[in-house]
Amino acid sequence: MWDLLVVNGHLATMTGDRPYGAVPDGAVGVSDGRIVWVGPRSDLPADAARRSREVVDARGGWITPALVDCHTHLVWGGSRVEEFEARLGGATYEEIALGGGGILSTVRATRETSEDALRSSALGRLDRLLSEGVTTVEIKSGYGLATPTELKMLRVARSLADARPVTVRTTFLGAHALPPEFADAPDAYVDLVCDEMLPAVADAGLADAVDAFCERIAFSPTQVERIFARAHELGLPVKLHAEQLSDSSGAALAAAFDALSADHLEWVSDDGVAAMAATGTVAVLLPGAFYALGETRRPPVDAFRRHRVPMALATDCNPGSSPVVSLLLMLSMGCTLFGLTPEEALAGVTRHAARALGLAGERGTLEPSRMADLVSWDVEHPAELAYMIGANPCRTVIRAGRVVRAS
Ligand code: DI6
Ligand code: FE
Repeated sequence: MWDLLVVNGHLATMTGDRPYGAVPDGAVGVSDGRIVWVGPRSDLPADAARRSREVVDARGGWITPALVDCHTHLVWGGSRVEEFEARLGGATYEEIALGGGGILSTVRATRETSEDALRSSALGRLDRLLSEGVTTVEIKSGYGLATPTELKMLRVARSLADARPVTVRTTFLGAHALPPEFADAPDAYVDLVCDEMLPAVADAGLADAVDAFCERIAFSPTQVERIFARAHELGLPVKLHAEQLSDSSGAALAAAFDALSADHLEWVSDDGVAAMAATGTVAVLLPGAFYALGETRRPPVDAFRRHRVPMALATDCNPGSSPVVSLLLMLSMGCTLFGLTPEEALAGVTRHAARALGLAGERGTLEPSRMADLVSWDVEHPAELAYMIGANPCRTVIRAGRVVRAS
């Protein structure tokens, strides 16, 4: 009847009206890599277990959709540990960036690093994420800042999915920082992004979306607008690093281009939030960067709630502002630092994270017809996923209907 049946666990379906979409003592049936049946175990067809090829016993724990990390810069060369020390000594992230360090120091290292070496360091970080029940990861370029090196990063990112049981969504972030060759000609660099890089990336089919860093130390709204217009011409959806360090009206700009998400948003205005609400743009909150940079201004969670803007949480895994390889830790920080509820935090790494990648209706909930990506956890309540710090209660990971991790 079914390829796989999961029983003996409580379901957090993350859909419907009940908290967590909970189904106590539930069951999930899987066929051809998709969920085909979800409900209370007592409603299962009588011979379901006998007629399923494989039965997974969740041992009384909770079963959730597999986690989605919807914002990472997972592929990079070199290290920025000396900047960490400089920041501890009082230097700010912006000062370091303006002095030619920051993102540009990773650009120098990434340009010089071979694809094999980039792949192997990224795999190490990816394995940390996967060990906590992640099965979908977004990975951005943006440390090449020239056509060949941006393509190199995207190829490496895509190749990770050949090496591990993970779905990789790639995002082209050519407008991450101004490369040194264009230090005196920012608009000429934007020309290059629009006229050469974007068409090359689209041609190679290497990106699922286009992102930019809209900030006073990066690109202006006018420059971002040109890049977004070109992305749309090429049929690519957009997202934006917006309002991380200052209010540049990036969220409203993102919404005007029907962006999948606007990310960071510590400084977003009420108008920006309203604009996002009108287009259904997801707010991707990144507490790792907030924490690591010692920021004090929190994203306006209450305004997002009021306007019904879906909130996602992600690691922002990168060597500078967020050297984070644990998405579960982001649940904890999302609650403790930003004031999310544990249920909002879990929705932020499942349902809403999927939506931030254009995968709503495909992943992020336990419902018939969704991809069978799910995790069983050794917890007595789903809020424990946000409550415990540094514990990894991940038991079984099922991806596309197959058990890829079991403990
Ligand atoms: N904002 C971030 O948090 C990352 N990129 C961005 O635009 C930081 C990237 C880095 O510092 O290397
Ligand atoms: Fe980022």
